[in-house]
Order: sequence, then C-alpha cells, then structure tokens
Amino acid sequence: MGARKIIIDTDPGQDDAVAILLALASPDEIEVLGITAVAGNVPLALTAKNARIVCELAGRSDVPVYAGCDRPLGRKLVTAEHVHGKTGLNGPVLPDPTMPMQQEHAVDFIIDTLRIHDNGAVTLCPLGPLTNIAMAFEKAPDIVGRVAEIVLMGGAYFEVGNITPAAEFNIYVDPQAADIVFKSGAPITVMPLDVTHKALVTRPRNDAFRALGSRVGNAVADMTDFFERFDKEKYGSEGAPLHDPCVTAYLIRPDLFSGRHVNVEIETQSELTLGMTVADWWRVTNRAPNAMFMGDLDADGFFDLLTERLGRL
Ligand SMILES: [Ca+2]
Repeated sequence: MGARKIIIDTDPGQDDAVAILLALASPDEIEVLGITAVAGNVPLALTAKNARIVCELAGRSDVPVYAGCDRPLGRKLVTAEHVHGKTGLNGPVLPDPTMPMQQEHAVDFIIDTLRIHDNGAVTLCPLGPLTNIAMAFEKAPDIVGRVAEIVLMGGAYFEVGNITPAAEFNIYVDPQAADIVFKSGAPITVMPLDVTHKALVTRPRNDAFRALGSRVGNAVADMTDFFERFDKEKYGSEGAPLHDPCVTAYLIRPDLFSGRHVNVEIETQSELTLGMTVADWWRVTNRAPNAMFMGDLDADGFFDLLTERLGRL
C-alpha cells in the first residue's frame, strides 16, 4: 500500500508536537508532505515557529513548514496560553529553529498539493482550528473531491466542552470554518474529547517516555509534565489527555479506535453553545451521516505504540 501522504495542519501546542513526532517517527505508514500552521493555542507567529522547533527536534528540518491564517474566518482569535503556556510549547527547553519558513501561504500549499497528487491520494490531518482547511475549500472548491480523508481532532459529544460548557476548543475558535469543513462532503474522521479524554498521560506512561533516555523522550515527558498541572486541576483526572496524537495514531493503527458514522453539525449562531458539535450519536434524526465520530480507544495500545515510535527518533 505504501505510506499515506498527509498534510498536518496544526497550532502547536504540546500535544500537537507529540502528534507530529509520532508521524515523523512512522515513515513506513505516514509520509508528511508538509506542515501548515494556523492560529489557535497561541498566535500564528508562535505556532509557525513551534512547528519548526518540533521538526528539528525530530531531526527532520527537511519537512516544509508553511504559515497560514492568523485569525478565524469571522471572529476574533481566542487562544489557550492558560493551558499550553506563553510559547505554546512550555515545558522542555528547546532551541529556536534554524530551518526556514516556506514562502508560500499554507492555504495555497494545501490547494496545490491536492491538485498535483492523484485524486484521493492526500489525507488532511487538522490538529487545530479548521481555518486553513476551510479557506482552501472556499478558494478552490475543486480540491474537496480530491481529499482522501480528513482525520481531525476536535469536538465532543458525551464530554461536551472544554473551553465553554458546550464547545471543544478547536471548533469553538472557528465554528464557521468547522461548519464549512463538516458540510464539505469530504470523508471525515473525528477524534473528539470523548476519545482524547481516555488518552491520559498517567505517571507510569510519562515515566515510559522519559525512560527512552533520548532527547525526544525527555522533551515529550517535559511537555506532558507541563500541561498535566493544568489539566489535573481542571479535571481531577489521573493525568492530562493527549488529544492530537490520536489523529496520527489512527493513521497507523485504526484498530485502536472505535466509533459511529453519524451526522455532525456545528452550532454557529447561539452565543450559549457556539462551536458545539451536535453529533447524532443515537441517530434520532434522518440527517445524513457525514463523519466517523470516534468514541473509544484502546489506551494501553495507544501509549505502547506512541512510546515505541518515539523511541525510534
Ligand atoms: Ca492542537
């Protein structure tokens, strides 16, 4: 079959960083064509810088990194320094990147890449607000039908919200973009909080990263140590959820995840529930299914895979 060609669209973010590292550690299954940065957890200048820091940490300064949209389609940017720290990558001490930013805009890179590859050859992996993807679909509607699959982290059903009582952060930041993507007709697989809140970095799992004894292992352990302080206080759970790596783990081991193919609509109007992913989990409407909405994962299998792959870097 060969490796799946992907574009990672991201707002790093410690968990984005781990997702990227997992992809770069898995060349037999995943070929990263490029990384596109978007404003989200922190402003664009920082996410574009952090994406390059992560590539260099993986020893992959050859991966092209593009800067995209610096704000949502129709709203002011909401960021999450309260979770990720001022830089977005607080925790480990990592050097500033020396690899260049690509000159092309991320949206144009997404459009061009989908056009030059075979129909259905490229998978999009959004790990942040969906602004870049929606912009690309609006600017070049011809590419929508060429997308193999969109595998994204965002939304929630049973877990409801983490930035408001009703909404998950990535969808809340740009609900208009999410609405465009979910209505696009492209095949979508969603990793909502319902799954990612089961991917908890417990103490033994954090120790396993550190026990790799490598630069990458220590950096990942420092990152998860950092945001654990916030999440434990918030959720009272046994560790912090590792959201975004669920996306890249799914590309390698889809058997670790289970869910339902259902209709998912995005709330774009209500002030109270803006950005809510209204998933028809119980199939109580006749709205057409548009997304594979995941609900469970094999957490031990997920962390075994992650630790083993990080050990290859
Ligand atoms: Ca993210």
